[in-house]
Amino acid sequence: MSYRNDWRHPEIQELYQQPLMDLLFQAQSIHREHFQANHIQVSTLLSIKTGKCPEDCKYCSQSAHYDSGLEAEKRMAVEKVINEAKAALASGSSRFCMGAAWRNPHERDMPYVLEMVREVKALGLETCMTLGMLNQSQAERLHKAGLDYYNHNLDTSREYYPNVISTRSYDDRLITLDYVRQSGMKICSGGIVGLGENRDDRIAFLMELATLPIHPESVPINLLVPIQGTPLADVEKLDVIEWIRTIAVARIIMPKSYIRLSAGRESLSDSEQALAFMAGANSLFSGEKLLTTPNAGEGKDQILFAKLGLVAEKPKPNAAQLSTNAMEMA
Ligand code: SAM
Ligand code: DTB
Ligand code: SF4
Repeated sequence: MSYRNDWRHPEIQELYQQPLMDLLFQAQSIHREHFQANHIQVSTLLSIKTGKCPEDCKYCSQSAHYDSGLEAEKRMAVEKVINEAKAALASGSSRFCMGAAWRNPHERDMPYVLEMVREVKALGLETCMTLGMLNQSQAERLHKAGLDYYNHNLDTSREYYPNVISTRSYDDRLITLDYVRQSGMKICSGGIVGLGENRDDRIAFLMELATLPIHPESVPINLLVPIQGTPLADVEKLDVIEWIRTIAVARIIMPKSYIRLSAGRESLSDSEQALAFMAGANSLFSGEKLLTTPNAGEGKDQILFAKLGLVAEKPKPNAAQLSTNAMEMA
């Protein structure tokens, strides 16, 4: 299937409701046209500023609007972040993603995040940040400092959004995504399933991503991790097969994007994750922790990769790293 950004709701609905084996076969066939079948991109996530977020996202442990029992932390020192990035590189990650619980970065935070980007990039890792909304100048400065990806999720459909978040609008999200794209950075944008939304919302959400002028290069599909104290703590669990269908449909309509298994992997069995890879997922977060919640640790993932014959993509050395290596060899 060729690259399209004119997807319509009924077409996506038809993809979703196919017999599961047909859907998986189609998704896996498309996957193999664009990617190495058994390669997985591995990222590591680090929270550089935790908790007390002014936004009211009803799923989030870090929102100051709810009492999730999470202990807030001040900005992490750059040196500590760099040590974490080195450990991520040593453990086989190719991308390092730094997240802050902000509505948006303040100007006083910019020197801090820019320095961090430069230093992580110099290690030879791909860099990613998720800091909330950006203005145009912030996006440009992050790009110039060497930020490869910016993560900013649409999370759900435009219609369902106000049930989940009231402190910002869907259009606010799209405006930041536009600044990120214009700056030259790559976009990482996806969402969460299992928020109590219905299939039509999941279709509308995927359609928003697949009808952007250029598809996001990375599409994280988070499965809600219920957090005690948040309004969505007791929402009914989404059926795993519906999560698999969502991944397969994302793969079919955004054939060149990396589809990432993000939050929620901890609650899934090896066979459920294997089905997700069959459906075309080819990226995940490694490590014991996501931002604030537990994740399948590296040990567990190494066993899973060995069982399934999956190979982690190697970090692509950047120009600075290549010249350092060349100097060392001379
Ligand atoms: N504050 C920034 C923002 O919201 O854009 C970045 C960090 S935020 C934690 C990144 C994403 O994590 C959210 O957009 C959401 O998709 C996901 N997320 C947060 N809490 C989650 C949870 N409890 N379960 C699943 N996904 C979650
Ligand atoms: C994304 O879509 N998922 C990651 C990353 N982007 C920043 C975050 C998942 C967070 C899960 C909940 C937590 O650990 O607090
Ligand atoms: Fe803040 Fe991001 Fe959590 Fe929303 S998802 S409360 S913006 S940290």
